[in-house]
Amino acid sequence: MPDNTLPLTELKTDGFAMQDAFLSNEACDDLLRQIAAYRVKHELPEVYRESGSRPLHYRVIEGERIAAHFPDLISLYACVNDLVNEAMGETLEPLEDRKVGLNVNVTPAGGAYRWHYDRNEVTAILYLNAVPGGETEIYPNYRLFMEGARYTALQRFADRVMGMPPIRTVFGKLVQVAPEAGLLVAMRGNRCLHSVRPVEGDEDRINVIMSFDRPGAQFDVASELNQYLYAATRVSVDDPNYS
Ligand SMILES: O=C(O)CCC(=O)C(=O)O
Ligand SMILES: [Fe+2]
Repeated sequence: MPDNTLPLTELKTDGFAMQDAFLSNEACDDLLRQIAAYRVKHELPEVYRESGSRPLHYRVIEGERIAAHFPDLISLYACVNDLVNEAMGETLEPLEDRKVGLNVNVTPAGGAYRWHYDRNEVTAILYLNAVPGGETEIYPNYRLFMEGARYTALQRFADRVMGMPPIRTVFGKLVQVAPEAGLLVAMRGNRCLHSVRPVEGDEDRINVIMSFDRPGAQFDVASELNQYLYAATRVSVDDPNYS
């Protein structure tokens, strides 16, 4: 299905790579129509978590539902997986937790996605439409990453300090990606600090989030984090991904 599959050359070294027109406008429109048809019959859970000036606020179609309703997205996930593996020079796989591995994020006008790191090695984002605002902001390879000590107080402390706006402005190099139909972005999700600026205008911002990790990767924070990211209820936990 992809129209343009160039290698994601800089992904490994720069922590980040982009490819314009990975999908054609027609292919994007076709997926947007499928998503719109799905939404006529299924209410998407709305997730809202306070977090300072940039909260988490979006709707999501999670991976189990995608597997049942969107075969095209499953093929796309496999295709992007091959590109990611070629670029990383190692074998990464869709996450074992299918619900988490593949998502469609639907961010309404005014919605945003707070600053965070992903739990997995590589995350690819495919934008299906252009909207005003809603830029993904990324500090590539910014994290002081403690391999093997990821869920310790020390990592948490480093993330807190490094995440403070004056610190990240001085030490990070901000990349802003404006949503554009068919644009593919891949990043080392657990090393790139990233967020989504508030969506402007009146149209939903719709994109596909594909997550990859080493075979059998387990996440200490999985159940709390899933509750945080997918439950349409207010939860009392702080962001369990520490960022
Ligand atoms: O929608 C985006 O641009 C990024 C979303 C994201 O970071 C995530 O779902 O983890
Ligand atoms: Fe993310």
